[in-house]
Amino acid sequence: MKIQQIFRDPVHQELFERDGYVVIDLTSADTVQEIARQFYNINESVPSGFSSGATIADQQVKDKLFADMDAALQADMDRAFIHYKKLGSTFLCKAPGENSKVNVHQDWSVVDEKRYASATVWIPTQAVDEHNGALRVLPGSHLFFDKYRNNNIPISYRGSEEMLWENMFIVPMKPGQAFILNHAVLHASPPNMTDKERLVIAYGITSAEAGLAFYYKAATPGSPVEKYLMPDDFFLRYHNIGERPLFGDKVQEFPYEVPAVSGEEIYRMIQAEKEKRRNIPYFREHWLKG
Ligand SMILES: O=C(O)CCC(=O)C(=O)O
Repeated sequence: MKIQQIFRDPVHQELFERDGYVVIDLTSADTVQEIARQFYNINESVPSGFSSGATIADQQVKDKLFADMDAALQADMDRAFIHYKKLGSTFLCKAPGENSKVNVHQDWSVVDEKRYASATVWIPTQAVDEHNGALRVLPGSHLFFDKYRNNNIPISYRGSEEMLWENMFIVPMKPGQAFILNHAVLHASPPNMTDKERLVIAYGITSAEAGLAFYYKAATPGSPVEKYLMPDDFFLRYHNIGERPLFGDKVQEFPYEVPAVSGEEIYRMIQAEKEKRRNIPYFREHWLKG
C-alpha cells in the first residue's frame, strides 16, 4: 500500500518514498538566521553536547517558540507540504566538542507507517558539513525493519551500529534548505568539531488524518509495551523523555520481542540499496565512490 502524500511536489514525494528522506530548498537564509536569535533569548549559555528543546519543561516557553517559528515559516511549509499537520517545532543544538556526536538511530514510531509517514523537517540555520554536524543517512533504510520504536524497545540492528555508520554518507547543506527525514530512516550526525555551535530548527510533521500513538516500554527487562493514543501536540508536551508519558490514553499493553537482525542480513540490505542507486549520478558521487 502506498503512503499518503505529504509533499506538494510529486518529485519530492517520490524521492522521500524511495530514499526515506529528501533535501529541498524550503526558505531563505535570512528567515532561519532571524529565528536562530530566539535560541539565545531562551538559553543564557549553550547547553553542552547535543541538546533538544524538546526537553524544556516550561510549556509556555515551548509553545511560544513553536508559535514564533511557525509564524516565520508557515508560508514556506505550506508551499512544500500538502494534507499535513505540524506536531511542533524546536531547536536542536550541537555544542562544540566530541560529546556532541549523535549515534546511529531511528526516531520513534508514532503513526501507522504502512499508511502514513511521520517526519522531521530539519532546517539548519547555518551551513552544515562533516565538521560541524551535518546529517549522515542510509538511503532506503526506512524500509529495513518494521518494529515499533521508542527508548527501551530493543533495536533490530543492535550490534551493527558501526557498520551502519560506515555505510552512511554525510549531506552538507546551506541555511534555508530542509532535510525531511522519515522517522524510520537510519541517521546519525558527527560531533561538532568547530568552535561555534550548530543550530537547527526541527519540525515534526505527518499526514493531516494520521492518528498519533506512543509505544512506551519501561527499562526493566521483560516489561510489556504500553500503547498510548496521543494528541497532535504530543511532541510539544512530552518532555520527560524516556519516562512513561504523563498524558495520553493508554489503550493496550502487550509483550513485545524484537529479534536482532544479523549483521550479514543488514549488510545484504545495504548492498541492495546501493545497487538500486548505482546509476544515479548523485549517489555515485556522494555515496558509492570507492
Ligand atoms: O541534529 C542532529 O544532529 C541529529 C538530529 C536527530 O538525529 C534527530 O532529531 O533524530
